[in-house]
Amino acid sequence: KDVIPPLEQLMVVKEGYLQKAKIADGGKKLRKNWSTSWIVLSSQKIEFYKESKQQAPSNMKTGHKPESVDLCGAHIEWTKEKSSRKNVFQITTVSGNEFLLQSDIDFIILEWFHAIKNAIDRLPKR
Ligand code: I3P
Repeated sequence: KDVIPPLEQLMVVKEGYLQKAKIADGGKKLRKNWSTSWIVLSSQKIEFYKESKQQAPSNMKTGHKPESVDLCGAHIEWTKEKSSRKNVFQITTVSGNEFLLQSDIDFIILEWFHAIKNAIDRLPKR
């Protein structure tokens, strides 16, 4: 149900830099390692790039592919327990991947939280 038209699937909803730490992969805990990531949100997924998309050609040359996160059935929540940093929220995917996203700038992290939550809420829960 609620099939999203193919063109809309490709459209970028929001993009920009955030601090990112992947803390679990397939339910297995990972050592936390914060880094700056270029985040591209579309209707069904988030892509994490090491550099901005403008540098995509050089990324391709060096074989750097973005990490793609399926938002279908994902959860998003603010967390104060998982980091000593302020303004941290967590995304948990159906496949058991866990990401922390953070910005020191309040309005930036708020905009991201609401954009991602809105995308998740529009998708079928599975
Ligand atoms: C971690 C690093 C992280 C920190 C984390 C440390 O150390 O300092 O920045 O998370 O805290 O373990 P290391 O680089 O040696 O792995 P926060 O910045 O989010 O607090 P944690 O163990 O309490 O998660």
